[in-house]
Amino acid sequence: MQQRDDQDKSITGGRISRRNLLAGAAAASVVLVQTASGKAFQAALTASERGPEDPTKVPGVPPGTLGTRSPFEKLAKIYSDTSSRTPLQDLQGMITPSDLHYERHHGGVPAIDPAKHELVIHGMVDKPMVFTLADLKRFPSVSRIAFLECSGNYRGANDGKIRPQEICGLTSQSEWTGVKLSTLFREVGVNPKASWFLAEGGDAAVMTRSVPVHKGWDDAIIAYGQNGEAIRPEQGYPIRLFLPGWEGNANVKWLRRIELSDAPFMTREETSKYTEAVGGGKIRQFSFTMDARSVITFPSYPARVEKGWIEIRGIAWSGRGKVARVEVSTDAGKTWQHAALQEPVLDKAIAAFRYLWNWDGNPTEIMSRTVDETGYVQPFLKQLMAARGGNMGYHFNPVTAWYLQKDGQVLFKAT
Ligand SMILES: Nc1nc2c(c(=O)[nH]1)N[C@H]1C(S)=C(S)[C@@H](COP(=O)(O)O)O[C@H]1N2
Ligand SMILES: [Mo]
Repeated sequence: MQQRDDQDKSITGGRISRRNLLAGAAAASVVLVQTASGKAFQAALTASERGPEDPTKVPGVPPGTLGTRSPFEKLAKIYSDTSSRTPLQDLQGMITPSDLHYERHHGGVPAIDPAKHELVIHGMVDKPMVFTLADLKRFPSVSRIAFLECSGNYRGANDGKIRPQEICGLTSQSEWTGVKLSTLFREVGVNPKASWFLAEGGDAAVMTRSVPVHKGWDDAIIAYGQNGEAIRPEQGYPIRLFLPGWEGNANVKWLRRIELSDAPFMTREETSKYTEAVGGGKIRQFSFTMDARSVITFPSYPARVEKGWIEIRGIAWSGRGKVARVEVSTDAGKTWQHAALQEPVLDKAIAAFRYLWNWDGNPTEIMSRTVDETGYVQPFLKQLMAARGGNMGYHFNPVTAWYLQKDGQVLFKAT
């Protein structure tokens, strides 16, 4: 089975273990961390991380300049040279902690001095302009919670030993703050005949994408904030283009130039890449919208569960609008029930879902599918493969199932 993950190479479990192992820990307690290969390794804690036997008998640690994550929480992305993946199975709620946001870089993360960074807007405009970060922050600002997803976000595994992080960990969600692109369009006086704009990044890849101008008038944001602080370098510091619901690649990071035009620019990333076979020998280009998707994050591999009550938990999202409902099947897709959605359910945002289920202990498959407000139903893998003429590739959003063995071991299963 051909699988594409934005051309990234194999991600090995060994690297994450090296990164997380704390050196020099004597007589340490251990925390099990699951690697990509499914093997658990033991990450040692130092004595001070482990804390005293009785925390009521000694004063605790005083406040400091930054908070910390509990050393018992071994949250980690898995990564290759070009991307890293969010540990979806270890998260709660709808916001991805910023340091766990997935990453995808075509030329690494550039070091940019925000005081020197400028955004140029030119081309089919009345008045070409250069904006500093300070200029951008003077305009009215907006914040919105929305997901970001790489269009190369699918993996499967024939042996079933794969976690949500590997299946679709190239999706994350933040609260993004910035200035609406429409505000800047009015400032420079975009020519009514302009139909596309080029977005260019200031990284070593000088990533460029053409975006229809209507997205700029609609809901595009020049974002400088992420989850309450400045955007992280990995996410495009000091500014990125944020296009709610549209494929990650077009959300150009380290944004330095926007050029208005009456035609797409046909850059490398929209011609040789980021196009997909749609069957019948046809290739689809400029497929911006991310289709509806969901994944059950609990129970999921490598969990082992007991029979009885299980709260099935997961996340659902759609680039077309709001998630209308999530359906869960606990009998391999024969019957479907509605899951409860955590409010608020936002436009083009990840929604958490829950479904309480009493497992009788017999082997079965559980799965979820999203139906969004446009009526779009998340497809099965077989349907997608048939529609795409047997090709996997970009915009691959199949229903994924978890197989519960008799012994409670949970394994990934393709649909
Ligand atoms: N300048 C620039 N922008 C970029 C990229 C890049 O390599 N350079 N990668 C793109 C891709 S393929 C994706 S999926 C998203 C990833 O954004 P993130 O790293 O903040 O998750 O950024 C997009 N914008
Ligand atoms: Mo991507």
